[in-house]
Amino acid sequence: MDIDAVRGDITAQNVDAVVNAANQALAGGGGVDGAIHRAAGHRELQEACQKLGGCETGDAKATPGFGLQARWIIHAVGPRWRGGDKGEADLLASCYRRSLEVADELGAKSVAFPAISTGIYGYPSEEAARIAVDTIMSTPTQVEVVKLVAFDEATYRLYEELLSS
Ligand code: AR6
Repeated sequence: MDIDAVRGDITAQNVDAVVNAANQALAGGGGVDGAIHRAAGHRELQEACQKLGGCETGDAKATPGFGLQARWIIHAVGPRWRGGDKGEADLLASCYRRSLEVADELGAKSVAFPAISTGIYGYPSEEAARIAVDTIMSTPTQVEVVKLVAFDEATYRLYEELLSS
């Protein structure tokens, strides 16, 4: 599997599936969730999400990509950072693992991930990046290309460092 760090907007990625940093209600929101809903088409995506009946933290569920180039959106719910001793690391790892499992069920060969939980949910970027890379590398999957999409330069550098070491 190829894992690449990319700096940019996840909604512009030409991949089979983009992962969304969603909330348990799958109700849309700010950050990358807001950007994905706008780019996919808010009304259609909202309707598709409502049919899924929510999603537990650490889990992931798919909808079509609608207006995105990507064929699917995999909605993963990351943990809110609450100091680090509330199981956050396991829950964040579970998001990456479950997203790859869902990608395999869909037959997606290329998947783009945002830095789940590191925005509104407050997860420290460095620890989150390490969990992202470690979990993707250690999860058995048919996915051939993973893009780790960093919205900011600091996150991009973290990914580059982890991927080159
Ligand atoms: N493309 C790629 N990355 C982005 C984009 C984008 N267009 N926009 C933001 N990021 P966040 P969370 C980065 O807050 O912390 C929502 O309201 C951002 O810089 O989107 O998991 C949901 O509905 C950060 O590094 O997600 C939930 O309620 C990363 O994406 C809640 O926020 C994640 O930031 C989830 O919070």
